[in-house]
Amino acid sequence: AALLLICNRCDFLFKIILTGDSNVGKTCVIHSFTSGLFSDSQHNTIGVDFTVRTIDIDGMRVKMQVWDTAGQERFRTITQSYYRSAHGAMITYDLTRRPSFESLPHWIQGVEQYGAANVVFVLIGNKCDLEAQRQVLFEDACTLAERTGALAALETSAKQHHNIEEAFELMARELIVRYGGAVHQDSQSDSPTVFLHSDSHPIDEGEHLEKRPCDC
Ligand SMILES: Nc1nc2c(ncn2[C@@H]2O[C@H](COP(=O)(O)OP(=O)(O)O)[C@@H](O)[C@H]2O)c(=O)[nH]1
Ligand SMILES: [Mg+2]
Repeated sequence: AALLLICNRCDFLFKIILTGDSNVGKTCVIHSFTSGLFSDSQHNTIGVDFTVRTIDIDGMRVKMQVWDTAGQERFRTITQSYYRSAHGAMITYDLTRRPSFESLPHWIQGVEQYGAANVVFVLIGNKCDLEAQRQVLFEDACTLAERTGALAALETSAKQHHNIEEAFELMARELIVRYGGAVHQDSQSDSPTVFLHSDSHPIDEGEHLEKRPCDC
């Protein structure tokens, strides 16, 4: 059964995790989303579990609890507990570093192995401000997204705050559809840097949810 946190001050509360090789910009992506800021010098976030931002989706208050690794990905030793009860995963690579893209199957496997059965995941190609250094075509990310059942492939820049809001909003909308019933699908997906998996659809109505209160 999926875990659904219940909060009486928000309509939804979702746990989102970021994974991917080190230095792809996970911490910066989270920081860009939660504070709108980019800093070249905030690297390791030892001791920080998660940050929270509440966004408005069609008048609903959606609390996004975004979890960052504490650098364990350097040794590929992300613990099982990091994945536990995550609703969504943003699996991130650096589009200027091909090997970080080639690591994606490893990180997808982690989500599939340790996450809940129905975790929604998106592929994030970060650092799209560095176009001249690109080593990964967006088409390749789309192909991988399609093959692996990712909700979407997106290219972001934490530095320029490009597509960051969109990435989290896309995730939030899909989770609302899955956990909360009828919310119309995002129609902004014709943006060239957002590829929405064509057969993404709400999970079965009969899904059993374990409900827990939110601690906010
Ligand atoms: N040009 C550029 N650099 C970025 C971007 N995001 C992160 N970086 C840089 O990439 C490095 C790694 O970022 P960090 O968030 O610590 O990566 P993490 O190990 O995946 O958490 C840092 O030097 C950041 O300043 C981006 O969108 N564009
Ligand atoms: Mg980090």
